[in-house]
Amino acid sequence: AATSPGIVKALPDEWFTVRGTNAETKFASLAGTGYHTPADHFFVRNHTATPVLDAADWTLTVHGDGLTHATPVEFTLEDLKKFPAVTRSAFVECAGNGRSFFTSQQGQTVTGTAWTLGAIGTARWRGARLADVLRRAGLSRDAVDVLPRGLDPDYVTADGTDLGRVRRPLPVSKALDDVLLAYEMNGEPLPYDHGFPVRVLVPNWIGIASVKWVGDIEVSTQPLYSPWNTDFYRLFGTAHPEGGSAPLTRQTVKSAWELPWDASLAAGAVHRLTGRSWSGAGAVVRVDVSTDGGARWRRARLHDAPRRAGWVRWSTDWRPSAPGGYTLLARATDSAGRTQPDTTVPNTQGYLFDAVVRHPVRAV
Ligand code: MTE
Ligand code: MO
Repeated sequence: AATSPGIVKALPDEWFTVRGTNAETKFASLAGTGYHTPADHFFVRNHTATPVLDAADWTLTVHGDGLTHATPVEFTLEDLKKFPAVTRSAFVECAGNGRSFFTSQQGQTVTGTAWTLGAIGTARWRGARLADVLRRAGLSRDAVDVLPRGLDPDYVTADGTDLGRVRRPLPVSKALDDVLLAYEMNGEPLPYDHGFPVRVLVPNWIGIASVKWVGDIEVSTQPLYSPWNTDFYRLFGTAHPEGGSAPLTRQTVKSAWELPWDASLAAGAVHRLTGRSWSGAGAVVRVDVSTDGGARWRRARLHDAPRRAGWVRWSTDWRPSAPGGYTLLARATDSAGRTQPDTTVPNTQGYLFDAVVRHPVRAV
């Protein structure tokens, strides 16, 4: 099995590709695993390293001028569990998922972890509503931003700059909408790598919003900033506003085949090929597939009802008539009318790749 210095759980080679302190799920390993990604297959994205925390010592401190009083409020895990528990099915997907295709398909140079498509997982998250906790803490009407911060070590960049602990502002409007303080994943306590004992879970938004190992939340009447909404997780480059786009929020639409890259398939036999498509802007309602590099398209069979904040599994039957190389394509459309384009407008840090991915296979 592979190992990463930043990750606690086992990373079998059949399930993961390790990229530094990150581990990408191999889509082929999801075939037949069901709708939700098993926690042991779930990708890990760590800026630094997984802290192994003791739930009995853990507290969440809510503080800042966005409370109606000056005293910070502390919650233990037991306190959180006394709030009404909510279960939500939602994906967590890194903003950089698909980044390597900016280079391999579009010939562009971008910075960051060279993910293929496996920096996503879908799970059933259970926890307290952030809205309930903020209101109990004394949320002021004038609050505009909250800033959850992780208990993992400080993030030190390659050039040696200490950016402090991982933290990213979230507008109060989203915080009060559908955000959870999650303490369970797929019916079990969160695994260490996914935020034990408590993580923020922000449905549909880029993964960095879902701060793991949360230890405190600042509530502010003024807009808040951290490197994670100023220097990173915005679109920079010639196609974007000078100084960068607004901080990124919702994920985009994507599709992946549950097949290895360059998979070998028997020529002349019928294969049931499977995959998954998802979007942060609406439920996926349609998936078109091509097995000949885009010359002809047909609809894939969808195996799940369209679901917001989740993915749909799909399949298509294909019989490669002759040996040789083939290119598989899948193009999803969501309920907001967004369809995967042929190319993604580039940005220097390689976020939000949404173009149709050209997946090579071989008939033998
Ligand atoms: N929270 C903390 N405290 N530290 C981190 O490094 N990484 C973020 C987010 N939350 C991170 C974090 C990023 S970039 C992503 S994509 C998701 O967690 C990944 O969640 P996962 O590791 O559970 O898959
Ligand atoms: Mo991420």
